[in-house]
Amino acid sequence: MDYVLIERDEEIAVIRLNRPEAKNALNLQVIAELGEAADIVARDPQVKGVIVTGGEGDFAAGGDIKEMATKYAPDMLTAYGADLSGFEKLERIPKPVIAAVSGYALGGGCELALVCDMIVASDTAVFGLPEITLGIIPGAGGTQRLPRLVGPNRAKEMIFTGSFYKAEEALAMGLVNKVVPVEKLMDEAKALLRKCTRHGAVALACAKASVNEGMNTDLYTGLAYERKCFSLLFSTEDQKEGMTAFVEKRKPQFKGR
Ligand code: DAK
Repeated sequence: MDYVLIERDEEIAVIRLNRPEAKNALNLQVIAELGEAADIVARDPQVKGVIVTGGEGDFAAGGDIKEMATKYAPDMLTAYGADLSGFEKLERIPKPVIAAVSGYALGGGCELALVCDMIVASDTAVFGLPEITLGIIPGAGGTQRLPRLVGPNRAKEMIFTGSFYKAEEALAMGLVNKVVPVEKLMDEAKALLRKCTRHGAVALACAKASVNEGMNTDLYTGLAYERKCFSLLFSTEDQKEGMTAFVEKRKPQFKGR
């Protein structure tokens, strides 16, 4: 892959955007490579959690405007429509995924952060959906995932005005989980991820699927899905180990099965 690197730190895989000359703008190739990276880390049993980042520079300044400028509706409905699956593949990784964001997370960059389960931002991070200033609207989930996360009124303010928001403002509106000094970004993201990955992998996968399914359906369909996941977990060794460890007053040793 040219623009996306996969690094490993023990059980954590770091998917790193690497197109700094264009502020990590997401052209079709980058989006496809993100999908490839998602497939790789999803299938690797050694990987328990994932971080998506642009490092300490910029996260991503959006879809590649230079690539899109001359396109017409049929192009967007075909090539671009197909490649949105790169984002969806990331969202469906059955493991906790954290976006570690510094610098600009604009347009498609902000939408990329939104497909992750949590967002840790550095104090240099700037979020925004400036598509309206280009005569378009967010097209990679911004009008759908953002209102589900922060509520429709805050989402509409962001989308209608095209304004930029500093990390602390993003924290106040519930877009990000925490703000940390830029030099601590990766350490803090990894620390939060490890608080998750120390638990059983099957329970984590079920928890993620249950929350995500529930966000996309009505309450009672979501509750039924949750009940199935909850019951299914009683067929795992991890459930027996977790409850036995509690009774025996010791720490559980989860095996992810
Ligand atoms: N696309 C292409 N190149 C970009 C870019 C972008 N989004 N953002 C920055 N660059 C390039 C600049 O053109 C410049 O390249 P050179 O001129 O040096 O060749 C280089 O990165 C450095 O940028 P600047 O010189 O502009 O740096 P500044 O610090 O002055 O400003 C900035 C940084 C981030 C504020 C500014 O570059 C900016 O406003 N960028 C555009 C932000 C934006 O409008 N983003 C939304 C784009 S629309 C979809 C997939 C994706 C999308 C939709 C659908 N499907 C798969 C269906 C996404 C759409 C969008 O995000």
